[in-house]
Amino acid sequence: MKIIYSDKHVKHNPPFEIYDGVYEAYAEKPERIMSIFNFLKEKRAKDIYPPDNFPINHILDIHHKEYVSFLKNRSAKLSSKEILYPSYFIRDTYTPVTPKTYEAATSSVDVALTGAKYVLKGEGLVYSLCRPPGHHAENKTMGGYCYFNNAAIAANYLSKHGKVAILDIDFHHGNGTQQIFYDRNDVLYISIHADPKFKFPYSSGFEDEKGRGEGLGYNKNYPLPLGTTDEEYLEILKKTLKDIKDFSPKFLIVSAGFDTYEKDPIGGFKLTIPFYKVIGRQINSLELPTLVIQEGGYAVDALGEIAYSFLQGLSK
Ligand code: SP5
Ligand code: ZN
Repeated sequence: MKIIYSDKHVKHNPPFEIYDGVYEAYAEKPERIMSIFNFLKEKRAKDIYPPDNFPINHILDIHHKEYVSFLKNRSAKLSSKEILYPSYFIRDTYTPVTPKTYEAATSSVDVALTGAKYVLKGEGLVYSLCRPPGHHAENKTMGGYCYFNNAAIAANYLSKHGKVAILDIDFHHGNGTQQIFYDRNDVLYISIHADPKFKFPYSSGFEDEKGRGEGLGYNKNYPLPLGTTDEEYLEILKKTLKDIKDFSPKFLIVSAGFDTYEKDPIGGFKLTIPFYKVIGRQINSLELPTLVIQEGGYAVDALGEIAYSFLQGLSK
């Protein structure tokens, strides 16, 4: 198993997000990934690798040209302390542009693509420590702390070599990944998340969103109530594994958010730390080459332990 990490993410560090008109400390902060990295460095230092630099065309295969240029040029024009909350290409007020946002977002994509590269080379399990996260980023829209859709870009890259299933276990629905693959039948998107009636992204993640055209039947949403426990979650997880088996993909990508943890400050499920090992073990039972992409998770102090628990299940 390999872990991919770059420290370029630290430069993307917006001071606040805006929630219902109120300015709050930015939850998607560098300390999140530092917590995971520091924990894994103690346990698995020899497995940690830096990313390669991939050409921009991998991003352009998924994101609109104008959107990519906007992010690049607008990031570059900002003075050192400036923060931009744009009026277009944006879904919400959680996704500001700062001077180093473009650099961090492209580096996060490199971390994902490097993971995919190792999977292609025959590595059974790779964990890409992506930050900023990606699953809320659509073809030409950023949102929910996400700028480029790391998992989608990696999935598209792997899809040139065989069918890909994406299992999204972040607390929030991955509206971006869903939108990007909605018309495709070579990439299956399955998500377990909080009922969007009550939680972000509110506008998508419902059961009746099943794909379109050739993609019909290749998008599956499992919205769950707030307060979902380990046992309840496990039951649904098993259903998604059945969906994945029926699809018989060549590769699996896990969009792994740890905001399902019981003490997550913005989540609302009740999953416990040892249960992430159970999730890992269940996913491992698929016996597929697996790329884990880091998405959300905001209980900074627990993230290292959660990630390690998950990896222990995945690697046995
Ligand atoms: C990748 C990911 O997990 N993105 C999540 C984006 C969700 N943003 C909504 C956060 C709202 C938190 N503020 C509510 C606190 C009320 N005091
Ligand atoms: Zn999330």
